[in-house]
Formats: sequence, C-alpha cells, structure tokens
Amino acid sequence: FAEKVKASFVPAFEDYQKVYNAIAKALEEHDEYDDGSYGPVLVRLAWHASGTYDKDTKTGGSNGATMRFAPEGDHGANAGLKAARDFLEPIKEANPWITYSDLWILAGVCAIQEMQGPVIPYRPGRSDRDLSFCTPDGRLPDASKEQNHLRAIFGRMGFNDQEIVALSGAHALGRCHTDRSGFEGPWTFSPTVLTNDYYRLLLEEKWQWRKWDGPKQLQDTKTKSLMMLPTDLAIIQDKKMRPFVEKYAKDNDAFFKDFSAVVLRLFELGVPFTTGKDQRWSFKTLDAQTS
Ligand code: CCH
Repeated sequence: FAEKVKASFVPAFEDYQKVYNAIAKALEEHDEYDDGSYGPVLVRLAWHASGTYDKDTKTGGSNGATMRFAPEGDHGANAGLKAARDFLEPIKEANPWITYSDLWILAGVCAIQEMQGPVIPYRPGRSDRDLSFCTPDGRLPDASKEQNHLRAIFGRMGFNDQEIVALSGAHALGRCHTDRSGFEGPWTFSPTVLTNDYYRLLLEEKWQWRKWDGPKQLQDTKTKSLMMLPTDLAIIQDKKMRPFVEKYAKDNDAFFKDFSAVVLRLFELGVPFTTGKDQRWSFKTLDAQTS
C-alpha cells in the first residue's frame, strides 16, 4: 500500500515551496561558510549545470545533473562545486521525490531570492541522467579570456550581448578561491547580497593588474581588497557591451528585471518540459512568509 501511495504522489507548488524553505533555512543555519552564506556557491552550481548547453546539438543544460559524475564533476571549471552539492544532500534525502536536476535549479532560485535578488519564476520537469550524458570539457567560460570568447560561449547557449552583461551581474555575489579557480577575492563589499554593485564598481573604481604569483586578475587601487577577472574587464572594454553595464550601474530595477528574465532562460536550457511557460511558479522568500 505504501508503495502505491508513493507512486501516485504528484508534487505540487506547496511541496516545492517546502523544499525552497528547507534550502532557505539551511542557508541561515550554515552561516559559518565563506562570507557567511552558501548562497553564492549554490548560484554557481545552478549556472554551471545550465551553462553547458549547446543550442546546435541540443546537448547539455540543467536537465540530467550530470555534474554528479566524473568526468564532468572533475572539469576544472567545476572545482569547488562539491561544497554546494554536499550542502544539498540532506535536503535530497529528506525529499527523495525531487530530482537532483530540479533541486539544483531550485537551490539557485532560492539563493538568489534569499540574497535579496529578484523573484526567478520556476517550473520543475528535469530528470536525472547517467554519466553517458556528461558534457565535454570546455563549454563554460575561461576567465582569462576576452569578449570574443564570451560571445562564442554564451552565443552557443543562445544569449546576446545584453544578456551576457545581465548575467555577469551575478558576480556581485561570492568570491574567487585560490584552491578552486586560482583567482582570489570578492567582486563587491557585500558578496552575500545581490545588488548592481558589480557594475558600479567596475565603472567607478580604478582597476590595475595585481602583482602576484597567481593568474592575471585586476585589483581596485583604493582598497586593494576587490577583484575583477579579465572577462569582467572585457565587458566595459567592449563598445557594444559597455552601454548595458552603464545602464545597470545606474538602475538597479532595470538590472533586476533583466537578470530575472535571463536567469530564468539560463535555468531552463535544454529541459524537455511537459508544462507550459504559463505554469511557472514564484516562490515566497522566508521573510515574506513570516512578516
Ligand atoms: Fe562566475 N566565476 N563566471 N558567473 N560565478 C566565479 C565565481 C562565481 C566566470 C568565472 C568565475 C557567471 C559568469 C562567469 C558566479 C556566478 C556566475 C569564479 C571563481 C570564476 C573564475 C570560482 C572560485 O574560485 O570559487 C566567467 C569567466 C564568467 C563569464 O561570463 C555567470 C553567468 C554566473 C551566474 C549567473 C558566482 C555566484 C560565483 C561565486 C561562487 C562562490 O563560491 O562564491
């Protein structure tokens, strides 16, 4: 009888909101990590799961959660994301009905919203696949490169210049780790709150190449505590991309609106949904549920 009940369980909005809440509570509980939150690394997990998409072969993307396996889990770009996957494991154990691939994207949505970002509408429908669906190495961007590399990588996913710039604003969050990418430091002074500060700092601070043994990265001349990657610099050096940086630096609402729209698309790349675009859900933040 129990098996029968299990088989007929069709999770609804409330069930996913419960998982959202479990992730949000775990974020609050584990404030010992990094700058006080697993939020940024959860966003990075959802992005690296999705950003492998290739529109021509229709391979990669957030369906499958193939980063659980070697070789994809061992790709250089994915170094450190085990911390995010392990963080979510108890939540998967408590809710075995949700797929890893839906859970990782829900965690990205939750992290963005709990870090005061915009609502990212969500729909489930991803299924987990085996290691034969692992994507080849080299599909994610290389931080030591410039705008033509960004155009090639994000163009392969189906994104234009404006969307590249809007997505880059995620670097308001989190930091680089020498034992993961080799780069070091945060982009902003508030790495656990989503704001348009990434764009403002990129334009308003003076940036110089850091003198150190590590990979080529920029440092702000005033405090020497912030960083930018060569690819971050590229979006203000490029004549077509720069106007979007200027727009988002001036207007946080415009950034939030465009960021939500483009992240929604990123998180849905390559997913064979059986539900329509009009059936996306908007989850409530923990704050909105208690106040
Ligand atoms: Fe990123 N990112 N990212 N990034 N990223 C890194 C960290 C984060 C590039 C390189 C790096 C996006 C785009 C790019 C986040 C979200 C997004 C790191 C440091 C590198 C290197 C990793 C480490 O050492 O831990 C490059 C190149 C691009 C090209 O555009 C996009 C798009 C998103 C999301 C929408 C987040 C969040 C982090 C912080 C992770 C953490 O652990 O704090």
